[in-house]
Amino acid sequence: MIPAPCDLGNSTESLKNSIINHVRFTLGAYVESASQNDWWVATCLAIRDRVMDHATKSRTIHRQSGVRRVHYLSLEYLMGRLLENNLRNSGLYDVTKQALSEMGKDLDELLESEPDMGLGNGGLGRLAACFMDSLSTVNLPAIGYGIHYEFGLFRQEFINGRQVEHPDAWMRDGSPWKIARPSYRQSIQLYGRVVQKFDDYGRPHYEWVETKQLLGLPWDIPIVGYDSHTVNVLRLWQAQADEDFNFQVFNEGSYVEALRDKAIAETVSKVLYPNDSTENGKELRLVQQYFFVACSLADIVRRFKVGYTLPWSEFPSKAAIQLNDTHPAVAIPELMRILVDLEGLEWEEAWDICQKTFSYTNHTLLPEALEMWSVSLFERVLPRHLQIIYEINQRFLEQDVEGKWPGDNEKKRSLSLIEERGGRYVRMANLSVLGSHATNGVAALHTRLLCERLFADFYALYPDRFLNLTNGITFRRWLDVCNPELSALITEAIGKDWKKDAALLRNLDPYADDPAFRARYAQIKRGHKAKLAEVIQAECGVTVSPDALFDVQIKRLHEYKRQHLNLLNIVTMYREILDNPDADFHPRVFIFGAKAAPGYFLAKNIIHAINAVAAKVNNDPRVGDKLKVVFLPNYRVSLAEKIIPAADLSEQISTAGKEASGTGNMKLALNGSLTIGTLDGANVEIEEEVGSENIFIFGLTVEEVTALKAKGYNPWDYYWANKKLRDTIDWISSDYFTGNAEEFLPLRRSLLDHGDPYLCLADYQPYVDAQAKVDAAYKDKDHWMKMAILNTARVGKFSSDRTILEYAEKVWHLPQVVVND
Ligand code: HBZ
Repeated sequence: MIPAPCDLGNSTESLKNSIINHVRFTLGAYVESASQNDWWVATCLAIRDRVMDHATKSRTIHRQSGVRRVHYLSLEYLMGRLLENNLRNSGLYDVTKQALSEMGKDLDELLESEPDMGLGNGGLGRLAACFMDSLSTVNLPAIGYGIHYEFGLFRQEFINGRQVEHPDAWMRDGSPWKIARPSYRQSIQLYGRVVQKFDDYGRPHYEWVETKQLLGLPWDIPIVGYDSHTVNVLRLWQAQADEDFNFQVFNEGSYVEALRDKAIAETVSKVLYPNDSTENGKELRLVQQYFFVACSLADIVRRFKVGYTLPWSEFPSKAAIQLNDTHPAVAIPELMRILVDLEGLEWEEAWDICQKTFSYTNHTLLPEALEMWSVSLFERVLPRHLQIIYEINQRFLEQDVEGKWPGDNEKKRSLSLIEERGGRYVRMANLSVLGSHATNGVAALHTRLLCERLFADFYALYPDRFLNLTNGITFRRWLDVCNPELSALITEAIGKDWKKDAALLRNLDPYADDPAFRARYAQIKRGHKAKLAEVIQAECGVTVSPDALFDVQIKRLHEYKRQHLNLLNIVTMYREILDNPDADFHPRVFIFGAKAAPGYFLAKNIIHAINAVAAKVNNDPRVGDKLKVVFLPNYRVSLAEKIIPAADLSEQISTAGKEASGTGNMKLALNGSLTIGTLDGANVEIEEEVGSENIFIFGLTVEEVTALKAKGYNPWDYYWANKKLRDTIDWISSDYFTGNAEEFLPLRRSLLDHGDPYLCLADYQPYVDAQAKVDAAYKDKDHWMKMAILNTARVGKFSSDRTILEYAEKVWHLPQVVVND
């Protein structure tokens, strides 16, 4: 019997001991004089100690049971803060709070001191984080793979209303959550050239030679599920120079030169690219993609070989690999290279293994977001992979495409993995569909459009490979952690099982008619609004009343998401207040949170315009408390957790057909914020769930957008036909807001001269009308609360546990494996 290494009990005393031990022995500090950061680190480590055994145990059970595991490949994980989530999921929140309080420390203050782990841009990265939580919670054997970026998404500041970016050194002081795994370090190749060789029978094979080497050091972050002993890991690769990287130069005495090369190698995992919807085609980005894919595949293959002596044909029965968008799609030719070049399999067998192993999630229909790599760049960085892609393509076009559409060159052109017009490019989306057995969209409407439009020809060829898996969010972070008061109220009413089975939230439905419940629900909402008002005061210096309607638009800044449509309505309201000071109008606070890609000029112009309007409105004595506009800087997960529980109205106003799903819409509805939205993405399904009487839908549908564009859309028609709209646009582009009439010309031009690509003008009047309905509805506070409660009660479908179980059943064919204590 091996004695327990230390007391890892869950009593207050045990926790106190653990925390103090870490303060003293891990951090070498005196309890009396330890810093706030010391206490935070010691608390994280005490919790980590309690989950590590389960991580080891989960790994062992998964290996011993020989089940299939899913490997989630994502270039982004937007994890946010980990301590509170881990405390709530593991059931240690109360006891830790008590232990700290007995030592004179306030848990809430410690929680606030944790930097966000912001290794993602937006919805795609946050989805990956929610999925990791659900995978552990529902006991699925899984590993997340990604990059250990030294700098996450930039920190945003406003200077004179304009966005300024700063580096985000989230782990300058290290992170107590990550554990280095040097024994699983990998070495990968890049650049070089390919030589053809022949074996004794005269058969050709290919060798990739004269390459540069790069090392990948894995860091593991344990993922604690809710009320489950499964602890999966998120494995993030850090790039390092090979030991003898440029040994030659070193030996020649050019020590500094050698170190410069080392620094260049390490830039590979330095920084997350901040673009969320356009591809920049940069070499470093391709190197990042290949680096993390090659390390991850090598790790998966290592595990396959250690665990079993199975034939390669069994590989897919042990490993499912999910591609989170096309960013890791180079995994397809990489697995082919491993199987054909290194393991000596025949092409057909290797290809069959690939298709059985991979599946692909598409997150966008926007043409500018579809990844394409110039053939010449690809060839320089990954010469062997380009050859493999050519071979895949040739067989595909000659067999499948020719078989279905004999002699049809137009079909070949549209399906080819290589774009030939306007330069030669590798189409990563086509590669992803072809190399996978399943391709999914992230909401019903999005999937329908994938099948009808983006991948119509692929869908005609392989209809069974396409399916919809509507996104979800983890209700632990997005209710239990960010709104513990509401979580407790729900549990008091219907029991706690909803945390594991979100469909049970429907049992709240009858409470919407219970006056006492409504009153408590309203009180909780008001409490969050009062807290958010303090944040707004501190961050923006603007005083807002918690009795106003909090109208929230929080998401990346993009024209298709139409923050500028929101702005048009705000400016219209502002004019109306000035023109008609006695109008009965419920006070409103418009709250924005959004980062713009640093190179996205128009998005930055929109941020500036919102800030400029805010500055005028907030300081106009004629407006008083009726209207406030605030743009909270540096929108991130931890800020979202403060805004979402406080929101009354959720702006989901993208042009129909452009937002694949949206997940903020789900978080806000769950927290009792009513949606004002278009029939886009998952809004469609939210309406189905909550009922059309509990949501404000407006605007053109996908079909209407298509018809209008086909007819020839001219924004000037709307401009001339609608005086209110004309006055609004003219006012924004006057010198009224900044003293300089040129300032927002780019915005004006986009709306008028450049054809208003996202149809703001067409949707303007329906949006303004819907906002008037919102105003009228909010005046009946009691009925509003009823609608809010029904939103909470009816969005159980959007739990990421449901999404993940669907992936497990329909795509990965994974069993649930319970890990006992
Ligand atoms: O993925 C988003 C979609 O816009 C949103 O509708 C959906 O709900 C969400 C989850 O499925 N897409 C992104 O967030 N995309 C990116 O962040 C991105 C990042 C790097 C890129 C391209 C896109 O190179």
